[in-house]
Amino acid sequence: MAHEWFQQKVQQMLPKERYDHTLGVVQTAVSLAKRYGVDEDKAELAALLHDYAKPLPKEELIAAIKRHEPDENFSEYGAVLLHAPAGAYIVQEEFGIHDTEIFSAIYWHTTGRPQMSLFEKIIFLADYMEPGRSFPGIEEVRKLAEVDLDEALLATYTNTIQHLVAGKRMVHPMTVAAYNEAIVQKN
Ligand code: DGI
Ligand code: FE
Ligand code: FE
Ligand code: FE
Repeated sequence: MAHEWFQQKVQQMLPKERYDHTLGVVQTAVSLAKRYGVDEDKAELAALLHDYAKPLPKEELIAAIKRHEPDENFSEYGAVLLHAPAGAYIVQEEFGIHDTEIFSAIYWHTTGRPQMSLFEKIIFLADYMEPGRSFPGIEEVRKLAEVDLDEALLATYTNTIQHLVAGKRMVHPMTVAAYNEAIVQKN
């Protein structure tokens, strides 16, 4: 691991299970970065920090977003979404990491969004398919990610939306927009 100082910070912040998940995301993100010609060092750092805000209480996550966006509206769609945008800001504030690709990859890592950069796609997919995860359909996503990231993304959005709808949960509009974009591009 190139970023040992950050690794320690993350390990101090996260419970063991979440830290293990994070190491899985690092491994998967670096491997995808290699395959698709993306800056591996930067992919490692974004993956390492992607869930940094996850253990913080909801109020703190909302406060972090509101320091930068007066009209925080992620919480309307479920508290689990907040750690992603809040984490993007907290990593900026706490560590002074202002890289826009890292920021955006962390910000959108839960919902996804249309027009993601290659870097964002890699972090989003690494979070979904790291070796510790077991969702229905995940093997298909892992196979697709080796040959076509956009196909893997479409499968991920499809699985996630199906899972949310089956549980009568709201779907964030950016996830729907990303799914629609993926369908249009396929046809
Ligand atoms: O933080 P992680 O557990 O590693 O993963 P994550 O940040 O991708 O969060 C996954 C959770 O987020 C999972 O319970 C599904 C949920 N989720 C993903 N997209 C949406 C969503 N929840 C809502 N309410 N709406 C979404 O669009
Ligand atoms: Fe997350
Ligand atoms: Fe995810
Ligand atoms: Fe994660």
